[in-house]
Amino acid sequence: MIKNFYSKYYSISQVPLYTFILFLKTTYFYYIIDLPMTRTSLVTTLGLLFCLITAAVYFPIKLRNLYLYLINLIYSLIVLANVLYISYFGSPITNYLFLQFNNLNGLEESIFSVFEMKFGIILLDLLLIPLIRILLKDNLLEVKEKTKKKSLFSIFIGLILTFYYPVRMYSYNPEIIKPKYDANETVINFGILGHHILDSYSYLREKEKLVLTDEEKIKIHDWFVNKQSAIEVTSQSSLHNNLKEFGRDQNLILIQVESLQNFVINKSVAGQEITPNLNKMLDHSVYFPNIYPQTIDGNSSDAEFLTQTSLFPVSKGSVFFRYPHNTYNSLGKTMKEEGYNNIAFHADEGSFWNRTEMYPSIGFDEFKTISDFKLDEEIGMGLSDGSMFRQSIDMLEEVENLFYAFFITLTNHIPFQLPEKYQILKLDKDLNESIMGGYIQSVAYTDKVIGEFISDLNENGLLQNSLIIIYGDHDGIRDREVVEQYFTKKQISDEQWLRDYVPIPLIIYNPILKSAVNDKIGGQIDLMPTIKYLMGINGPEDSYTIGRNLLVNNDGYAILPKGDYSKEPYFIDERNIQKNLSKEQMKQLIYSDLIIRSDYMGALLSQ
Ligand code: GP9
Ligand code: MN
Repeated sequence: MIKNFYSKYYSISQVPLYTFILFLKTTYFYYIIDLPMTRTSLVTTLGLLFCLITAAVYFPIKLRNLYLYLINLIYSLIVLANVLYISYFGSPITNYLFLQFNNLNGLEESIFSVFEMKFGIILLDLLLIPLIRILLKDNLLEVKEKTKKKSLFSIFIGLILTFYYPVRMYSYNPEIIKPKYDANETVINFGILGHHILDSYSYLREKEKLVLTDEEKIKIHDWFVNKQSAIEVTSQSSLHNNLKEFGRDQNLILIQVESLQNFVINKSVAGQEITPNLNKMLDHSVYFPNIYPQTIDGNSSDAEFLTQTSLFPVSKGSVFFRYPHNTYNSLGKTMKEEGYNNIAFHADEGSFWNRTEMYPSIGFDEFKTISDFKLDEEIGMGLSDGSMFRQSIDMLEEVENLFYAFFITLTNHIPFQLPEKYQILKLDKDLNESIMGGYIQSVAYTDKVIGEFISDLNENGLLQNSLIIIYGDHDGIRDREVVEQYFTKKQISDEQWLRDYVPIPLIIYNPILKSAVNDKIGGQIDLMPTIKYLMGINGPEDSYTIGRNLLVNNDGYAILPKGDYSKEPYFIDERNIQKNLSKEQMKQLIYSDLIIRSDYMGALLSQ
């Protein structure tokens, strides 16, 4: 009886049944990724799915189930892949990800760390449906010609539902379909399928090299001329007079620390300092505790791009993968012109973030990757930071002239599972087993090896003659609840989170510097002009850089595009935190994007 009932009703109820299943998955998707499910996204997504599902009636009986199963499978995989990607990177998958397959090497652990069993529900029915079909030996009914004709009308209704809101929203605001700095906005407006359709459209369009109109070129040029004249006014008064040209004729050692956030600096847990070595270095440092990460899709590589070129990264994908062979004005190139030898150190594969291709374009002809080191101590994704620093000393000693060494650390990477023998802090079991405990242990490890590196530099006579600058690349702990539960033990307001927990530290250290704390708000984009000022190489060649020198008397602020530290772009200064950037603020992002995509500097050279 069940079988009869099933074969009679299942065949005719397939369309509503599958629509309902995919509706549940859509709702669950928004619930897990914690984005609002708007009417526009729901209607657009279900309209499209309904059309695809209804089209099943035109398939011969044998293929109908297979077709519906495939629709369900593909949609479920799109949802699951995006849930994982959003949980890890904070934004949906874009086509540019396919350029970045090299990056998956070594990341399995990190990506697996964001998988939760509840995500499995998305695939559950895909196992159950074939099982039920086998058990009940289903016997589907042929769809009548009349039903097929009626279904055409259903498909027509589905299409109206699919296009109703997109067309309406587009007619109010044609910009709405353009690529966003915040790809989550497209997911909110048009659903995950809408995001992929618009993303593919813009991907195909952006594949062709962008050629700017004369008007666009003039607008960009004028913006930078105005910026430059504003700088000339403010740069008259230095905040730290002793620092102007402090690094002249010294080595520059820049250390980008993986996932280092500012809130761990000068903090203790269970009576133990988390970063005793960095804290001690602050006695001889100018310390900026309010510097913001400004990375977008390219995480670590975006941080490198920001500090080396003083431009914002592209709004989608990673500049390192998309435009590795452009001409850039970069810190490395300027240092090279000043006679420095540049070496970059990162103990991961050179293919990760396409660094091997990109580094020569930003002035690093020499790049030491994992294959240049002896693999004597591996932790997490590659060689340990400790070993990288230890082995780098000999390499630095070999350099004949002054050097600019750029270190990118790796060990303090999500999922922060440092083997027990490297754990320094004594934490209670509950904290130690949490991601917060893992993060604290892992930061403490990196702090320790930085401390050892500084002593090694000292012993080898390199310290006195080097300016050392340390900063974090982006956040490590993204989840406010984790910080509240294990660290602050009380709630953190939205404002407090943005002001006190999102920033990364910037530490400018030399043993003869006097300790100073500068509360100015700034971003990674400001590092290049600040470093040039310190090294005594500030000058007119600063053209087409967006950042500002943090060491002179100007108002502090930071524009944050959207990265995994923030779900939406915002502007922050001492008084305001402003979501929705103004037109003037947006220009910085848009012009950076245009400069990169059109290879603006390359075009200038070839004129
Ligand atoms: C990989 C390392 C980590 O080489 O820089 O990159 P991330 O995952 O932080 O972008
Ligand atoms: Mn990173």
